[in-house]
Amino acid sequence: MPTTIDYDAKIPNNVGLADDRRLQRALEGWQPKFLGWWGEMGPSLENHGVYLRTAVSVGRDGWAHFGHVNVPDYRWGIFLAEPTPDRRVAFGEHKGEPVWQQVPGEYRADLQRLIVVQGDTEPASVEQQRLLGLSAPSLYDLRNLFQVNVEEGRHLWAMVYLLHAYFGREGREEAEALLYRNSGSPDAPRILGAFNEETADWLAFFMFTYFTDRDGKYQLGSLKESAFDPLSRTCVFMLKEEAHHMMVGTTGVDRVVTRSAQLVREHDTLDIAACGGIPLDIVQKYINFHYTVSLDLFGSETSTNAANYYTAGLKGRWQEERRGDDHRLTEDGVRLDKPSPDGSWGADEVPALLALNLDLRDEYIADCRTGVKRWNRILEEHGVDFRLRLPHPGFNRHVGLASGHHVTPDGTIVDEETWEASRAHWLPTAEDLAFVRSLMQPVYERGKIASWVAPPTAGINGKPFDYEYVRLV
Ligand code: BYC
Repeated sequence: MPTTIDYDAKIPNNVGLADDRRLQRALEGWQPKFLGWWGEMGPSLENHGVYLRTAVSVGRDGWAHFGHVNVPDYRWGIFLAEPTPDRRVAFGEHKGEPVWQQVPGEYRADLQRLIVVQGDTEPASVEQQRLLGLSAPSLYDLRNLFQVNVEEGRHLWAMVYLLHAYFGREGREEAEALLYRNSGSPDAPRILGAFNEETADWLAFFMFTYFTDRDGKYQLGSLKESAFDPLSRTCVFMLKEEAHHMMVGTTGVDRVVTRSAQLVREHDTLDIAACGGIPLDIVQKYINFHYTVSLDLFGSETSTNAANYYTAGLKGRWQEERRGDDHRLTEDGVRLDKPSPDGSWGADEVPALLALNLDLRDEYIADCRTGVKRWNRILEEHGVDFRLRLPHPGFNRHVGLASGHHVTPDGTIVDEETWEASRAHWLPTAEDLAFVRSLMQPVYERGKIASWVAPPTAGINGKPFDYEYVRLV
């Protein structure tokens, strides 16, 4: 299997596509449809080149090659991480057996489903972010938007490759459907809830790349454990790119909080809307929203789907090999907190196998806390008393045990009327959204930045903030 990428090929790849003419032709047939979709649904700002990172090989030095690229000419390719010699299944009933290079018949439907769900999120996020190029706070941010978008496009290619290469006609049909469904479409929406929400402003973009891309990190991390080796190797490479997306989110929220804190200090009031800043209570409402729709992406706390995926070896746990148990989980139990009809929280013991979505979600929540901690440190350093926090995992949920209950951000179960009466304090209102949107005026002069966000502390690939990250038309 080659590890360098053939950029002269129509579809750059390190999967030896030239040796499989049928597959190559099928993917070359899908390529113009992808480009058509990108033209219609991709970023809407014309330019003469964006300073982008492109993978030229999957090895340590090659995957982050920087240069100005005319975005429609970006070379979306198919890259798998290098194989691990003698890799064995790490969990489930096939534990210890060699990993699979082909899809076992009995797991075909489940694997296809997982790949389709993963693949569906990638173009969805590009669609959600389509208009953000019209209102970026700086050229640096605009460049990051393009980078995130081209890589989500590449992640779509990654899943389409698997569908074409391993799932026959049905796989090809699913690959078509990935371009047919659209975020927010009333007739053919994206599969998972969060991917039908709008990302209408840059604070939402930073929250999305912090909270929703982080779900991507954890889902890809558990699919990386898969016994189906091509899926595992695909996810390993995707995770490298994903790290940049989360950096955009983490530092993006850092920069909003920093700017808001500066304005609070400068004007000695939390009411900084009139000074062109985003009030911290609106930042909190955005956290409440984006965090909770992202929690929904983990599915129900108890799930037979997740148990079956694990037992079959299709989807593992986060850092499966570092866990100190038997990696089969047939005997283990875990505690599950759940809302009771009397309005109190109770606890059950449930089989660990059934609670794997909860296990992954707990890892995710612990990771999300690190962001809130750093944002609060920024507030503290600026001498501002306001503190941000993650709401209770039962708050504002539409999937899982707490859906159908009215849970406040501090975890109290209340009746619908009480909850609705406070909704505007907890989640962004139409006025909040309109206000944030009113701040979203593009700033496309080199070295300049919008008033509601602080500049980044470092540029991209060692370049300064005032670098011409995007050459505008
Ligand atoms: N919305 O047993 P359950 C990323 C469905 S993000 C709508 O509770 P399961 C990225 C579920 O499909 C990572 N439907 O859950 C980020 C099932 O339907 P079926 C994406 C939902 O199956 C930013 C039924 O409810 N990757 O990469 O254990 C930018 C019962 O489900 C939702 C993956 O998610 C929802 N929120 O777990 C770009 C990995 N939640 O099958 C990219 C692949 C559940 O009965 N997916 N349902 O019709 C999976 O592992 C699982 O499908 C899920 C759900 C974790 C999503």
